[in-house]
Amino acid sequence: MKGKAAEADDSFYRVPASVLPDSGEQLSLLLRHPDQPDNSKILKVAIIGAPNAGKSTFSNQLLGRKVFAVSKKVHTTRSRALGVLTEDDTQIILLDTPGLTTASKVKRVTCERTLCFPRHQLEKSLLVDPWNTVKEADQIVVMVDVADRWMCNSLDFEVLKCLAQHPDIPAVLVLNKVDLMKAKDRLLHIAAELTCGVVNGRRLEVRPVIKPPWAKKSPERDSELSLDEDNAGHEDSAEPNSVLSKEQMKVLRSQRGWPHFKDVFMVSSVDPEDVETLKNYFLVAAKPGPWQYHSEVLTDQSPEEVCTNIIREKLLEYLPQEVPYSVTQTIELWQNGENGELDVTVKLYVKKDTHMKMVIGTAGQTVARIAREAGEDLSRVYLREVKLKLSVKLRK
Ligand SMILES: Nc1nc2c(ncn2[C@@H]2O[C@H](COP(=O)(O)OP(=O)(O)OP(=O)(O)O)[C@@H](O)[C@H]2O)c(=O)[nH]1
Ligand SMILES: [Mg+2]
Repeated sequence: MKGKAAEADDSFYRVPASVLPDSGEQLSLLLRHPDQPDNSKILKVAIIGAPNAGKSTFSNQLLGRKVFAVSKKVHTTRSRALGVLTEDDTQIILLDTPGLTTASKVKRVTCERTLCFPRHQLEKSLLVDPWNTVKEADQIVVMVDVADRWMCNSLDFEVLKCLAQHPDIPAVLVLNKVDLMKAKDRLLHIAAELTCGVVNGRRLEVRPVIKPPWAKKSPERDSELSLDEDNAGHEDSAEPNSVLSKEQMKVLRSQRGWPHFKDVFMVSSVDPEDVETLKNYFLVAAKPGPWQYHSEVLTDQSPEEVCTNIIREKLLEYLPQEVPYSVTQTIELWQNGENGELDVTVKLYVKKDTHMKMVIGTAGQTVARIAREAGEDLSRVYLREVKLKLSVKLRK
C-alpha cells in the first residue's frame, strides 16, 4: 500500500509512496486522476535558499523517502523537482529548487570552498528555474544553513529579490542545521538579523524560557523568540509588483533580512521530530482545494532522472573538487531481470585521463562503491532490488 495509512498491530503507520521503475507506468501515475476526498486540501511549498542550505535533505525527510540527491558540495540539485506528500485529506507539494544564485555568486561560493570551476559549466537551470517555481507556490520556505558562518548573517540577495517579487505569498524562515551549532544562543541573533527583528508584523523579543522539570527538549535551546504585539512592525513596505524597480533593488541591497516572514523555525533536517513540526505547520496552512496528483505519486521525476541524480550525488560525495561537475551520464540498459530485480547499466563520461583514474579509483574501488551505494538507494525508491552497473569512458 502506497501513500496511505495502513493498519498493523492495531496501530496506524504510513508507508511513503514510491517511484515506479517503469517510466511509462510512472508517467501514467502522474497523469492519473487525483483520488481526493470531498474535503480535500492542498499546499504548494517552494523551498528556496542558498546552495547547500539543506533544502533537499529536508524535502526527503518530509517525504519519508530519498527522491532528491543530497551532498555536501554545492549545486547538487540542478533543476526544480517536485515531491508529493499525501496525508489523509491533505496534499503537500514540495518544490525542491536548486540553490538560488547568480553566476558571480556561484563563483564566489564555490571558490570559498576551494571548488573553483569555470562559469560556463553552470547550467542555465540553476540561474533561472527557481524563479518560475516560486510563483506557483502557496507558501515559501527560506532555508538558511546556520552552520555556514558566511551565509547565515544576511539573506542571500537572490533570496531577498525572490521574496520581494512575491510579497503576497506567505514566507517562513527556517534556520537549518542547528545540530551543528555549538553556541545555540547565536541562533536568536541570526533570527533577529534575518527577519530585521520583525516576524508576522510584530517586533521580536528574546525571552528566557523557564521549562518545567519534566520538559524533554534539549537545554541548549532554552530560549525562544516571542512576539511583542505592542511594537508592531511595518507590514506595508512590501512592493506588490513582481518586477522590482531600481529603487526597490537599492533598498533591498541595503537589507540583511526580510521583515515579512510569518514565522521562524530552528530545525535540524536530519531530525525527524523537527521536520514533523514543519509538516504539521504545512498541514494546518493547507487550504481547501483539489489535489494536483493521485495519492500514490511521490515525485514528478522520471525513474531515470531519479537514477542519474542519485549517481550524481555519489559522484559529488566521493570525487574531489570540480571533478564530479564535469562527469556526464548515459543510461545504456534499463530492464527487468529474471528474478524481479531491475538491471540498470549507466556509462559515465569523463573529460580527462586524470578524472578517469579518480572515478575508477584504486583497483576500481571508487566506481564500485558509487554503483553499490546508488543501487541501494534506488532499491529503496523503486521498492525492488536494483542491480546497477557503471562503466567509465573518456570523451574529451
Ligand atoms: N548536520 C546536518 N547536516 C545537514 C542538515 N541538513 C542538510 N545537511 C547536510 O548538508 C549538505 C547539503 O544538503 P542538501 O540537502 O544537498 O542541500 P541543498 O540546499 O539541497 O543544496 P543544493 O541542491 O546544492 O542547493 C548535505 O551534506 C546534508 O547531509 C542538518 O540539519 N544537519
Ligand atoms: Mg538540493
